[in-house]
Order: sequence, then structure tokens, then C-alpha cells
Amino acid sequence: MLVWPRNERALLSDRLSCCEPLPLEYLGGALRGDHDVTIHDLRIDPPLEQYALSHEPPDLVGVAIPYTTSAHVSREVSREARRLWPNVPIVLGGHHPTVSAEWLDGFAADWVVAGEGGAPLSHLAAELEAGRTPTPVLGLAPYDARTGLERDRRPKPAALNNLPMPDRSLLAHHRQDYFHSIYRPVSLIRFTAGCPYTCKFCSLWRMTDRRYLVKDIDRVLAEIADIDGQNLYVVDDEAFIQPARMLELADAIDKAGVRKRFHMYVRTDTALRRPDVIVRWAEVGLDSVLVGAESMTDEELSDYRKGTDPGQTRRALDLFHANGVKVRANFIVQPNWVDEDFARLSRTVEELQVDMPSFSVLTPLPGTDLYDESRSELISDNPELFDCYHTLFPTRLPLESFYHRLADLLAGASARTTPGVTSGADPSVFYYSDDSAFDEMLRSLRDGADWSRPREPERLSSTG
Ligand code: B12
Ligand code: SF4
Repeated sequence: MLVWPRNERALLSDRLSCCEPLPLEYLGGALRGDHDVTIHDLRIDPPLEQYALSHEPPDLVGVAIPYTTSAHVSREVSREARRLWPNVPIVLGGHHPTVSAEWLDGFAADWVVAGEGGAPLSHLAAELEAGRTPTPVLGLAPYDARTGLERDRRPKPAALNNLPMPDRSLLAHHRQDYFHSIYRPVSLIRFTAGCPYTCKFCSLWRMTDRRYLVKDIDRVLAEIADIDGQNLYVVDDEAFIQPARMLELADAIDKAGVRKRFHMYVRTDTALRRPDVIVRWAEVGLDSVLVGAESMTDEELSDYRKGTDPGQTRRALDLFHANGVKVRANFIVQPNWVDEDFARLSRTVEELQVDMPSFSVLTPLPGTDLYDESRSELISDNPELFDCYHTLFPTRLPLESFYHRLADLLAGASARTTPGVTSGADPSVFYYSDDSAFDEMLRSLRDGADWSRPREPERLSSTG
């Protein structure tokens, strides 16, 4: 049984975005044929206690820790699984344990997986089934000795083509429940992994040592064909790095008669370098892009090692809009901002006509250069704060004022009447389409100062 946690305190709540747990479908694909797999999505499925009343205990429980911010909720899930099924082995895995050994204390667990989980999990399941004590392999360590998972030993997704297809049948019964922003229902799909750029706040390039890994066109088409729905959220770190391949893929999609709506991540400079690729993708279904605009000042962009400039952001937005492609642009809010900085960003969003603006507080996510250089300056050890809506750095404004300005920024952006190409017929603005959930998010944001006082002081694991 593979369990995806539910985080009731998440600001980006399940009512604002709830996507299929693609990582678990990949694991299901790796185990397919050899083991019976159940994915239990606690955002939709009943609590484990209720499930246990009418089901036999599983032989192995896998608990996902998808984000640093889910460390606490995943820890509770592991403890609940141990309480219900005391003799069943438990394995942890996900993005958080892949990039960090911190905040992993106190789980009820026997094994930890870091990196691509298919191979280590298959090994673990086979050994347990054969009644042997599993030996640690690359990416798999006993929970009590998780120091074995240092960064250089974590398996990288070396060859995406060799990964088994995700087993989407495992969540067929929830297909209509998953949505993201204006895409409802939505399916997640991955064409590539990794990124050759080196943004200071990003962990993704470090996970593949800056290598860019691609799936063959045929494999991508096979994965698309496996999906019934119309809306595809492509979770590549940067989908358009190889323009010739992307043109080939667009042609193949066209030739195969595939008619889908794609939401994809792209850098502004990548798009501008080959506008023809964007034009072609708009023809075959590119509906919206997510661009990391981050800032409209050269100074901040250079601090982030983003490698783009504000002029590129403007020109790229024009390119997308000219081709009817909606833009979700993310901007970084700096903890040291004062009122004028927030006002400046509000004006920028208005002026650029960003269809779906989003804002992240500069967050030192584990596994980033920013984290490594600022670890000792952080104002809290609470993993919940690593959600890009809270500050871990000291603010120049009083904390309360900082969070109020941030909430005002979101509220103002969502209240705009003429956002980019979505104006008129389709006024939905990113994930703010559920008004009451959005209001709740704003209320929690205004309470942000409370969050920054650690609720559960805890020592960091010495293995970090
Ligand atoms: C899609 C996505 C989302 C989607 C939804 C994801 C979902 N399914 O619910 C949305 C938009 C909702 C989202 C939200 C957030 N996200 Co997000 N998201 C992603 C993204 C782009 C892709 C995730 C994915 O599907 N990857 C593909 C799969 C196949 O890869 P994988 O996770 O590596 O899985 C493998 C291994 O980890 C392992 N594994 C995974 N789980 C398990 C479990 C077990 C038991 C085992 C053994 C192994 C195992 O095996 C898997 C298969 O090989 C990633 C970036 C990335 N490249 O991963 C960011 C990412 C995960 N998100 C991130 C963040 C910060 C967030 C937010 C906290 C912030 C925000 N404001 O957006 C929120 C949290 C929301 C919440 N409610 O808690 C960060 C996490 C960093 C961190 N240290 O926490 C990432 C890495 C992006 C980044 N900027 O660095 N996200
Ligand atoms: S933020 Fe985007 S462009 Fe920068 S390193 Fe990460 S994936 Fe690459």
C-alpha cells in the first residue's frame, strides 16, 4: 500500500489544487506484475483507521513525504500505520527524503528510499516476499541508518526511457477528482527531468547534476495515449530545453491526432530563442505556460542566478499572448521587502497582464545552494514553513505587516479585471477559482506571523 498524505494546514489546500500522485503511479508501474498495489490518497480516501476495518493488513506500507512541508503529516501517517498494523514494514520516500535527511526523526519506519523509487522499492518488496532480510541497495537504507543516503549516493533518474510506465489504472476511480487551477480534471505527465540552469533557490538541477534527461518521442506518445482526459499538466522542470526535439514531438502529436490541452513549464529565454517552437506548440494544444519571472529587477535576478532579464520576461509574455497561450508567472517576494516593493510588484503584474500571477516568498528549500549558505540564519526550524508562503528569513517589516502585505498582493492580483488572454470569456485566475478556499488561504496568510513561531520546537536530525 502506497499512501499519499493529506495536509490540512497547507495554504495551497486540496480545494485549490489536488493533483494525482504521479510519483506513486510510477512506483505502482515498477511493482506491476509482481505485487498487488493499492494507492491510498488521504486527500480523497478515508482515514487509514476506517480502511483497516474492512481490509486485510497490507504486506508493506510506503509513506510519501512529497514536500518538506509535509514532514509532520507524513510522520503522523507512518505512526498511524504502525498502530494499525504493528508487524507490517514501513518504507518512506519522496522528494523530501531525496534532498534532505533533516526532519526525519520520530517516524515509524523501517526503510527510507531516496531518489527514483521504482528499483529500490521493487528490491525491498521482492526481498520481503522471499522472507529475506533486505540488503540496502543504491537509494535504499534502513531507517535507523539513513546516513547511507548522502547526496552522491542517491540514484539519479539516469535513463527515463528505462523507467516502467506509470500505472494509471491504480487511480482510475479518482480520475475525476484531480484538478489544478483551471484544469479539471487533470492528468500529470513527465516528458523530461532535470535542468541545465543553476538557480540558487532551486533543487531540481542538483538532483540530476544539471543533466537534462529526455524520454523518446514514442515513449511520450505511449504515455499520452494512456490518458483519457483532455488536460495534461506536464511536470518537467523545463520542458523546452531541446527545441528540435520539441518540434519533432509537436509534429508527432499532430500526426497521431492527439487533441489535448497542455500546461507546461518554460523559461522566458528558452521561449524567445525559438519562438517558432512556441508557435507550433500553440497549434498542437499548448494552453498555458508556467514561467519563473521571479523579479523585474536585474539585481534580484542576478542574485538568484536566474540568467534572464526583465526585458526577456516582457517579450516572452508578448510572444505567448500573441499565440493565445495563457501565462502563469511566478514572482519571488523577498523577506526584506518594504511597502514600496510590494506596491511595485502589484503594478508589474497589472502592467504585464499576467493571466495567472503567483507569488512565492524566497524560501531556502533543502537541497538548494540558498539553503546551504543560509541554514544558520533561518528564524525557525518548523518544516511547515517551507511552503513558499512563509518566511524563514528575518523580515524588515514587522512580521504581521509582512504577511498582510503578502495577502494584499494575492487579493489584489486575483481581483484584476483584465488579465492577459483570459479576459472576457474565461476570467478564471489560476487556482483562485474557488472563492471560499481562496479567502481561507488569505486568512491563513494574514496569520502567517503565528506560523513563524515554531509550534513544535524540535532538534534537527544529526544526520542532516
Ligand atoms: C506537480 C507538482 C506540484 C503539484 C501537485 C503535486 C501532486 N501530485 O499532488 C502542486 C501544484 C499542487 C504542487 C504544490 C506544491 N509544491 Co510542488 N511540485 C510539483 C512538481 C513540478 C512535480 C512533482 C512530480 O509529479 N514529479 C514527478 C515524480 C515522478 O517524481 P518524484 O517526486 O521525484 O518521485 C519519485 C521519487 O521521489 C520516489 N518517491 C516519491 N514518493 C515516494 C513514496 C515512497 C513510499 C517511495 C518508496 C518512493 C517515493 O519515487 C518516485 C518515482 O520514481 C515538483 C518538481 C519535481 N520535478 O518533482 C514540485 C515540487 C515537489 N513542489 C514543491 C513545492 C515547494 C510545492 C509547495 C510546497 C509550494 C507551492 N507553493 O507550490 C506546494 C505544496 C502543496 C501542498 N498541498 O502541500 C517543491 C518541493 C521542495 C521541498 N523540499 O519541499 C518541488 C520539488 C519543486 C521545487 N520548486 O523545488 N506541486
Ligand atoms: S528554477 Fe527552473 S530554470 Fe532555474 S534551475 Fe530550477 S528548473 Fe532550472
